[in-house]
Amino acid sequence: MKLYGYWRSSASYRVRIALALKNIDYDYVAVNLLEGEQKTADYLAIHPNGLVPALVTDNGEAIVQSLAIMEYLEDAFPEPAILPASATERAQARAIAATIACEAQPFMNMRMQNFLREEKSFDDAAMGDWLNRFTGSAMAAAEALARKTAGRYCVGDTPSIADCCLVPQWFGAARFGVDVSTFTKLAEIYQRCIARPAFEKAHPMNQPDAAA
Ligand SMILES: N[C@@H](CCC(=O)N[C@@H](CS)C(=O)NCC(=O)O)C(=O)O
Repeated sequence: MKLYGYWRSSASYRVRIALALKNIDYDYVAVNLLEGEQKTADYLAIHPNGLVPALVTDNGEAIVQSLAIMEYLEDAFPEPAILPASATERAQARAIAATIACEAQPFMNMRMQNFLREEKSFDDAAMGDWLNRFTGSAMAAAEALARKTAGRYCVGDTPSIADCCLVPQWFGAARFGVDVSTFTKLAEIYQRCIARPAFEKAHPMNQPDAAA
């Protein structure tokens, strides 16, 4: 199986964590977003929206969207699980994952930031306001959800897709200056996650295409 990704992409990082938690071997294909490799015809044939990550199975089927990829991995390789056992907890884990992946991260996306800076004259201050308003409020919602559901991790005591989303989001928030100081539950879970080898293996700096 091949994972098309970019070292600093938070959506790619989510999938790398899921693969590492499940001990799945894969080939990593770096797509250099700064060089526009996500917009080549070859890559668009895999991911029509020109985003990373994309997973190509050993049968040659392309799967896109990090949440769908993680759900695929759970279905195809059930153990160890990255969704809790009960229906309620599964929904809670998916809800936190979706809050981060659908409502926090998109505002940080490169094409969004480029558009705002280049075509809407956003300066650093405007971009900071934008990110703190929209990414920050979605992260606040994730914090509120996790306060209800967390044990050692976002939902219960086992890492799930919610944690696969949280850790890259925390990394991205630090990179873009989103104020996370009040998200104490997420901070506690983040620290617990990054102490685990699977999360370390998936870290951007440990990828072959990481900038020196
Ligand atoms: N909803 C998508 C988001 C993917 C996404 O935003 N990818 C970013 C990197 S984190 C990307 O490829 N950006 C390239 C661009 O903006 O052109 C997913 O979860 O897979």
